[in-house]
Amino acid sequence: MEFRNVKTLVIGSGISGIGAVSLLGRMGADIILFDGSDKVTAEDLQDKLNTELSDQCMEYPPYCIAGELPAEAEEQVEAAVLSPGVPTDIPLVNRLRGRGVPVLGEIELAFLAEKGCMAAITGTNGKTTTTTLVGEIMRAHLGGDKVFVVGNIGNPYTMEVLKTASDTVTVGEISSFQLETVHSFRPHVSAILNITPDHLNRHHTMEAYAAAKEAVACNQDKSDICVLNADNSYTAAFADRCPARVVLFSSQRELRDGYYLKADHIVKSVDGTVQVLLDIHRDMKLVGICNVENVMAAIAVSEGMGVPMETILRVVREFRAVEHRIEFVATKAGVDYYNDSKGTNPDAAIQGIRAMSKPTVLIGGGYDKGSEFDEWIESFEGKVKYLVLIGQTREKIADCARRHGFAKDRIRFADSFLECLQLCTALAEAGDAVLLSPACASWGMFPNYEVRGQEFKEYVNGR
Ligand code: UMA
Repeated sequence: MEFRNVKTLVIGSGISGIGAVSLLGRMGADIILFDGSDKVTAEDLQDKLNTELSDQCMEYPPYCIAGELPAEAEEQVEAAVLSPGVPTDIPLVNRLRGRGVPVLGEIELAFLAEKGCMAAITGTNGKTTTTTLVGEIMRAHLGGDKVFVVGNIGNPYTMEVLKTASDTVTVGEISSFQLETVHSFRPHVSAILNITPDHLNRHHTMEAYAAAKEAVACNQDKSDICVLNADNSYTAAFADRCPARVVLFSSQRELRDGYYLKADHIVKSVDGTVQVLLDIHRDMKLVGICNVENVMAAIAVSEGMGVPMETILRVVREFRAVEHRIEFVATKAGVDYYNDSKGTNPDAAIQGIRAMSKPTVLIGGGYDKGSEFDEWIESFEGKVKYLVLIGQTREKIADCARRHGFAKDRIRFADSFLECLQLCTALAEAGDAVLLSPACASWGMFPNYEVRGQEFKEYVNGR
């Protein structure tokens, strides 16, 4: 698609929108940057562009509009680029589509300029860990300057794509939001790690959510590879109709072809012939079955990208958890401390508690997003010794825990994070674990989950 002299509307002025403006500017487009928020002004958007893209000289200076897009401006639009957070069914987008205006997402826009080879990883959980690990493996194989890790991980693809060349590799963490607006996007290797309920306020149904995820493979053919989880009902069903060559992984059953967990080992099976790759306790610094799955997927993706197994396994052995995701912090007085501050919803926190193998003092609670905590509490399976609760949701979680038979005297409340941490230290005995995996956002007590995780680590390391 040609953008030179094309009046292009970029919707959203977050990091994706700024990235899209930058790339479109280099493509010679005539850009309108629009943000629908009533909390920003056109001047704010202009200031942002001046700061973020100060080194870029554009043929047409972008025109900024905030709040409402006037009808005269809308009428001039010939193409539109959506940020991931912009729903694809808002009236403005529907009107543009109705008039035949091409609507594409920031990922699709970047992919139009891709010159190298791409691996794209999606899924409800595990995307960031798997993408980071694949990025590390590709760097070990090709050298750091030949690999770009982009997408939902927080690095807009549009900001990196012009650095790609025929010998580079781009590893993308791609969300369902981003996949709703792809058309020609075609990674050489794709992966769908799992599909469980999430973002239903945006996608409305599980079917629509799964369809968005499956779009990662929609332009692939049998010369490409799609890595799928054999244990997840949605991804397993997709294996039968996926247009790419499917490579399966499983933590629950043996596969004739694919990667699976056999007792404590990750093995690769080709036509029933098994090769042992890793001992999950001895050779992995990551913990938990979810991470065994992430590692299997990363091995499959990297092999599909042509990396020798020896290099892959060397990197896996050294790879540590992504910060704030079931991250081992330290052992103090015989107690293992884990930071899973990224466990900001019950589903993610279930993975956190599942990863624990010792009696656990669990820190829960925070901002109320309206989540239900029943499944999370049920996943404790006798492993949680004490539940130490903080924040707005503490009473709601305590009620839920009592309803599920969790002993009343094992629930404690703390008014501050420091009090909570001191309480955990007092309650934990040698041989126990303390896990921060709150199943809630941090807002109200912290600006974000990173600060919450950082404070946890500072406290633990300072003991
Ligand atoms: N906006 C509008 N109109 C709308 C909706 C939003 O103008 O109808 C504006 C907002 O006012 C705001 C801007 O759009 O100014 C925000 O755009 P955005 O929400 O797309 O945010 P970005 O900063 O561009 O970040 C996006 C991803 N955000 C979302 O998907 C919500 C980031 O993923 C991603 O890292 C980044 O692009 C780079 O690719 C975040 C995320 O929460 C981490 N992702 C979800 C997840 O992981 O669960 C999918």
